[in-house]
Amino acid sequence: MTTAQRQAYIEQMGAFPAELEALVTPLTEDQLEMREGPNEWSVRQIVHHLVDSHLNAMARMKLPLTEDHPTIKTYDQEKWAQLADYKLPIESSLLILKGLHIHFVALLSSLSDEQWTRPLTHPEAGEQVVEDIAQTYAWHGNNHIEQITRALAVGLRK
Ligand code: NI
Repeated sequence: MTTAQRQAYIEQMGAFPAELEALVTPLTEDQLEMREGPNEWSVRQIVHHLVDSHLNAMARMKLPLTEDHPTIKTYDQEKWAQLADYKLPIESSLLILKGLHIHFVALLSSLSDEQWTRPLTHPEAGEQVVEDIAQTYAWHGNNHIEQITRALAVGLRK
């Protein structure tokens, strides 16, 4: 992976919280319950999922930076999305993401070439390095922004 690619992922991670906030802050309570299909998450669930996912991402970056070839932990995201905090207003999750992504940018901006390529094992995806985690979560945030946009266009309520 080139330095320019790594820099692009850092910039995407830095820009993500404000892009999400601009999209979801104007939404009504009714719009927060919209989803793009009967078995898809609501906009509210997606916002809260982004917190849980990106908190796990931070652990998935820090473990290989501080341990020798760790195996990272997966979790059942569908079951997490049914827990009580996914019914909360979205403001707390937007605040967490805002702070968390400041940490992502500081952390990723500090990495040496050796650190970018430190290895880890993902139980399902297999062998990865730190830069794969950065790539995955830069994509992940943007992917869910697109999903929210689709959910608002479809407008299905459960
Ligand atoms: Ni996701």
